Amino acid sequence: MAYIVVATSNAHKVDEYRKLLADQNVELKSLLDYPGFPGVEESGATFAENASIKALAACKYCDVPAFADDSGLEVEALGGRPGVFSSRYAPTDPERIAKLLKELEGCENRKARFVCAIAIAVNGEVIETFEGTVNGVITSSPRGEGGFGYDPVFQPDGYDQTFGELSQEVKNQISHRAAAFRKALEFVEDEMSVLDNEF
Ligand code: ITT
Repeated sequence: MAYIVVATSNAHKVDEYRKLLADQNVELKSLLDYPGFPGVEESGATFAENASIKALAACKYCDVPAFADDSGLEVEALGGRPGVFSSRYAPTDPERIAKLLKELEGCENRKARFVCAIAIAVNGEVIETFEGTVNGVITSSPRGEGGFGYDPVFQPDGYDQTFGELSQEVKNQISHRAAAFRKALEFVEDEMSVLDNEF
């Protein structure tokens, strides 16, 4: 079976991608399967740049086609912060959420969006990047145990529940990651031969 590496060490992302790929004849590996991977500095100014840096490094290290996701939360009242710094905003998920709610205390504009950029690298080159977004609002307190990151305080437009409360099936239909992935998959289906490496 063909396989591809997703250049992430975030087990939640791997889990979401595994479900998104369930109907495809492709095995998914991640950097959790390559514990010697040295890591990279996410020095890009945009999600697409950081996704490209990660995909390229994994493709070269693992010597197989790789894709990477750089994602984050853009909050309108904060001028788009934390954006590409979403994972570096504070040390842990609960601290990131607490800091965000504190910054938004008393703020009526709760509009936010999740953004995900996916880059695909093959034969030591980034061949394409794709972007997906989902709009929503930041709730006044965390709700739900599901998902990861900012999910408990993000309520997507059209829903009364946060990503922490919604099932993974629903999140995987409407999320920024799902939107970017659908575009990537469409591209790959046309170019499936790039994935024809065997175990
Ligand atoms: P990798 O770089 O290894 O993929 P990471 O968690 O550091 O893992 P990013 O650099 O892309 O990933 O940072 C994305 C951060 O944005 C992530 O840690 C969360 O805090 C937040 N985030 C992204 N997608 C999210 C989602 O679907 N739900 C909740 N928070 C999300």
